[in-house]
Amino acid sequence: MLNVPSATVACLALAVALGACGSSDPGPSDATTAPPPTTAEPKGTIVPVSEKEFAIAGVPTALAAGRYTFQAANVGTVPHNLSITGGANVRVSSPSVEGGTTGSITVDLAPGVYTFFCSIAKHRSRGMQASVTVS
Ligand SMILES: [Cu+2]
Repeated sequence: MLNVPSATVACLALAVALGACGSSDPGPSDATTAPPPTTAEPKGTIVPVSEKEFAIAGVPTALAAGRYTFQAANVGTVPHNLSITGGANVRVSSPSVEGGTTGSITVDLAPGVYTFFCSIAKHRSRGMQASVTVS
C-alpha cells in the first residue's frame, strides 16, 4: 500500500488539472477573460445595408471584386434576411434578422451580376431586391 498523505494526492490531482500546485501567488485572475470569437472567418469590407417592409437600401449598384461583409440592419418590424445569388455559383443567406437588430454575412464576390434580396415569404417579389454588378 502506498503511504502518501491524502493532501499530497489531492495536490497532485490539482496540479494535473490546473498546471500548478500549492501556489499562493495572487496573480491576476483570468475568470473574466472573454471567450474566443465565435466566427473565425475573416471579415471583408464592411457594407451597411438596411432592410424594412419591403425594401432594401444601401446596396451599391457596383462593387469591385473582393470579400465583403454586408451588415443588414432590419429597421422594419418583421424578420428579414439578406440573401445573395449570382456570379458563377454564389448562393448564400444571412440568418433571419429580427426587427430592430442587425445580422451580417461575409461573401467573396467575383466579377458578375448578383441579386441581393430577402428570401423570407414573398418579400423579394414585394420589392426587397437589388441588383449589383461586380467587376
Ligand atoms: Cu424580408
